[in-house]
Amino acid sequence: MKTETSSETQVSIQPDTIALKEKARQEGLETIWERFAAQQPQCGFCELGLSCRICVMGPCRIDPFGEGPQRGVCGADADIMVARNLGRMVAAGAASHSDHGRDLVETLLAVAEGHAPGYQIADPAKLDRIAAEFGVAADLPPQAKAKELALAMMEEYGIRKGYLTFTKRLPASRLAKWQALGIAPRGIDWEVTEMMHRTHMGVDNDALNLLLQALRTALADGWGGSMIATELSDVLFGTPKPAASQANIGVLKADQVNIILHGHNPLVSEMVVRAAQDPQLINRAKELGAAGINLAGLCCTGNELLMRRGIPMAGNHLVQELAVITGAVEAMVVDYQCILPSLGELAGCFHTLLFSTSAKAKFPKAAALAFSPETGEALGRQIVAQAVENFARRNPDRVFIPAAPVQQLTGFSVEAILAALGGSPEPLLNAIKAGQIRGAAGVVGCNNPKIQQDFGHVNLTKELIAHDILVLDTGCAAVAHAKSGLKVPEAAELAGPGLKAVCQALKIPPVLHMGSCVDNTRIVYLAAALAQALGVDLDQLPVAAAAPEWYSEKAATIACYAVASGVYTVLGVAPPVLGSKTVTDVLLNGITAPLGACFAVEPDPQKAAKLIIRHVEEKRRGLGLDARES
Ligand code: BF8
Repeated sequence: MKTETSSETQVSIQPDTIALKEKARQEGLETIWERFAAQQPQCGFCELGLSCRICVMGPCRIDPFGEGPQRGVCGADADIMVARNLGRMVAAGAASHSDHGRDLVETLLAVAEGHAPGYQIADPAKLDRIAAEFGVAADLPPQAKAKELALAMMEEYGIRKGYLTFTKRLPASRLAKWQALGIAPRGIDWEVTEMMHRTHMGVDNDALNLLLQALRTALADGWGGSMIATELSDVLFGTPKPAASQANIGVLKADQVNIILHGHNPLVSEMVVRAAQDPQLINRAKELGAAGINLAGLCCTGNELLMRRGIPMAGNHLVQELAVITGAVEAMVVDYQCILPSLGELAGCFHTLLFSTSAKAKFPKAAALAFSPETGEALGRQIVAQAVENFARRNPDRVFIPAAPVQQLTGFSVEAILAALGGSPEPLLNAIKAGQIRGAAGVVGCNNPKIQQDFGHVNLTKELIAHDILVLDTGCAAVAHAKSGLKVPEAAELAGPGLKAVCQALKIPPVLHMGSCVDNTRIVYLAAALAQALGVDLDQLPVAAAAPEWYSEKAATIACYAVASGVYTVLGVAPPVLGSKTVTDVLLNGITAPLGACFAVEPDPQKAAKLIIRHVEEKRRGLGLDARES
């Protein structure tokens, strides 16, 4: 295998990553950073969005310096090419989250019809609330209600009259803005399909029109597919409540059978959690010399389990290969999204078993097990049983777990936040009005090997909380913050005096974990609830969002639905749009008047913090609240 590594400290700010990266180097194992280095220099045309391989008259590219070709073979200019590419990116992100949501809808239906052994309605009160939103009769028994809700949600994916049901959670003024622009989301699959249709050669060749459909597609995710995924996961597995847990690679246990749960959908991993509590399997682990069975999460499946079960988090996106390299993992279970195709080969260098669990997502050298609601429970047991037997194959001499875990507090669903506030958003609004909390920012998104791991998240967040801005986090950003010790109540010491006092009174951290990436819908839902309580639209709130280290199409979609929902969003990595001045101008400025929000791009976390602080203070001024000079 190829190994070419520069300074290990440049890859991450986290000691566990640095130590394991060094182990990889010593053992000659390739990781994402070597592959990233091998790709340099990356294509400048693609980086600017100025390459097109949509049809086979191409591939085409446009010269950004104006000397070479200015049109593709079909005649598309830079604006069309960039807008088409961005539209497809957003469609892929929306499709990913929404297909994840569909798997939960299908499971809910199977539970209702009685053929999903092991699954249940874990939160009947939430089922009641969501069913009421969808117009399901209140007096139905739970099974029948679940069935009606599942069928109603299936319709959200298709062609329906009116707009997606969850858009009713918004202030009327927001929906009116979308209607005026023609971007109020209709069916989820409808918007994704229309985006793909309009980006086929010879269909929509107006950059602005393409961008509007990209926003509508993103909204179909944020107020459709992703929101369904969040809400049904709560119905099926429980709505998160605050709980203590731990983070970093130190959550693996040298004396236990370690099973890592990686991906995004909790459907299989919840069954693994259940099987890991089976006394028979625990006894078998002990017979083989292990002290027990230890579960740990990675990426967003990890976030789902952390939020609901307090299962500790081994790491974020860039840790997935390093987790295998600890030599302490008996099994890694993956579902879909953000799973490196390299894992199978790497697992083969150790005793680690790699299980894929979705027929939609197979991986090289992984044992392919296909989940269905009918088989999920049995699958969970099979995985744990094989992992336990695999403990006998572990080579203790290769085990290296180079960190002690860091404590964290998790589980801040909207319901949990409101409960902590005594049942209403009033206390939070009062703290904002009084200026103790200046505003709130969602710091979310991925790791990207283009950026020193967690540097963007942690430095931005530290700066924001120091300026009394409450941070809400999800996804890999949440893991970054946890590893850096920002998610314990004691981290309030790093906050400004106002936020510190609020956190100390409520015994909460200044950075609240709201879940996985589909759970960014919890953040926009909370923002909608605050806006409703204040009688304003979302863009008037002193709130913002940031994705300092994003890499994925899903993150692009989230950013688009955040902005279209009225939330100013700062990206740490430029999206591939800079080849079109028109598209860049629309995203940075042009959408501000009709939507009240826009994008900014700022890789430096200190400068990104300044942008957000200035935005928050401006919005405070707009609401007639005290505002600091910034
Ligand atoms: O959905 S933050 S790297 S794991 S895409 Fe992926 Fe990005 Fe992590 Fe979760 Ni979200």
